[in-house]
Parts: sequence; structure tokens; C-alpha cells
Amino acid sequence: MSSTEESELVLLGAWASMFSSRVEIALAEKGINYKYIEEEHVLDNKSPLLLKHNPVYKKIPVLIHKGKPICESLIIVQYIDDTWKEGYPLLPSDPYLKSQAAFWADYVDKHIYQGAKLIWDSKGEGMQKGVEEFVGYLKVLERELGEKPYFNGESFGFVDIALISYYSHIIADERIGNFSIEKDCPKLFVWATQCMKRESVSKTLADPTKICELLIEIRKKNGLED
Ligand code: GS8
Repeated sequence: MSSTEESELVLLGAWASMFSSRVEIALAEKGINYKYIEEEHVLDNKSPLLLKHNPVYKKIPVLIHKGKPICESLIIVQYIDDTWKEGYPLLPSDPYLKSQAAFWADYVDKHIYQGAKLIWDSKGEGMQKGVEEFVGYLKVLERELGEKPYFNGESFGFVDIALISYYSHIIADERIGNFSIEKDCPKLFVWATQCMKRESVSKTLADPTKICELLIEIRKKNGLED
């Protein structure tokens, strides 16, 4: 076992990844110390540590707890909540409410990444359609949020983590696709502003300008921008 794996808690992540942000936010909410390792070339040159600990998907994030790996961001967040019970609870204990939180986090996973990609991976009319579809998914989430401060009600939790982790990417998409969440989804905008006031979130999320630069670089590579 290497000295890295001997550490009590290690997170393999990547700075621009909304999925590793979820884990970082959850750990910060619980006040847990861990060692962070940046997976520098997650797409084209994966580290032996990543390949060893996530041989199935070969993706970050991976949380290694006492040498044992846990993969898939939402499963990791749930593991954190189950393991560090004494900290701030992220999931409701009531089975029905828990199932609803799992449903909406799954909705985020099924639609938000692919929806955002419709915008930054297209141009012209395609991009316009992408914006409409993406805003449509956000409006469904806004309806679910309703008048509540957080998805779970009064307290920040699982669904908030699942979605707020995308916020820097959403801001970058607004700039690229020329739309406004504040205008199209005002309640969701207020929710995001509230979430951003939490240190766990503001200290974790990447700078939207850097995400925008990254997406523009990818667009240029794909011939979508000069
Ligand atoms: C997604 C992780 C993922 O896509 C989760 O953890 O929730 N469902 C998973 N990770 C990306 C980096 S973020 O865009 C990744 O590791 N990609 C490497 C690859 O696709 O080879």
C-alpha cells in the first residue's frame, strides 16, 4: 500500500469537475479533513491510482476511505452522510423523503450535464434549441423547489449539492449561449445565490471565467468557434 492509500481519507478529483465538487462540498459540510489529489489528465492519461481504484469507469471522483474506494459522486455523498452521522445531515432520515431526494438528484444527473452540453457543443440554431431545452430542465427543478429555501425544505442537503455543483458551468453556459438564469428561472437564481453564501460551496466551486475559457478552448478544438 502506498503512503497515499494509507491516509485515512483521500479524494481523487479534478478542478473543473462538478462531480468532484459534490464530494468536496459534502466533506466541507461535515467538517471532515482529507487529502485531495488532483487527477491532472483525467481524459487522456489516467493515473495508476485512479485506474486501480475505479477500474470499472476510470472516472473521478473517487473517495478512498481507509484504503477502500467509493465511486460515483452521488453514491459518495450518500456514503459520507451514512458514515459521518454526527455531522450536518445531508439526506432526510424519513424513507419517503429520502426517496424523493434520490429522485431529484437522479433527475439532475440525467438531464443537466447533457442539457448543458447541448449549448456548449453546438452553434447557431442548434445552440438556440439547446438553450431552450436546458432552460426547460432547469424550470422543472425550479417548480420542484417552489417557495422552499432549499430542495429539502429549510436545510441545505443532497439535491442542493447535486445541482449547485454545476453552477460555475451554468454561468459559463449563460455566457456562451447568451441567456440569463436570473431572468428565466428567478427562484432558482435566488436559491443558487443562497447556496453560494455557504463557505462549503463558495470555496469549492471553480471560477466560472476559467470554466468558460475551458469550454471555449474545447469549442475551438471542435471547430465551433474561431
Ligand atoms: C460522472 C463522473 C465523470 O464524468 C459521477 O461521479 O457522478 N457519474 C459520474 N467524471 C469525469 C470528469 S468530470 O467531467 C471523468 O472522470 N472523465 C474521464 C473519462 O471520461 O474518461
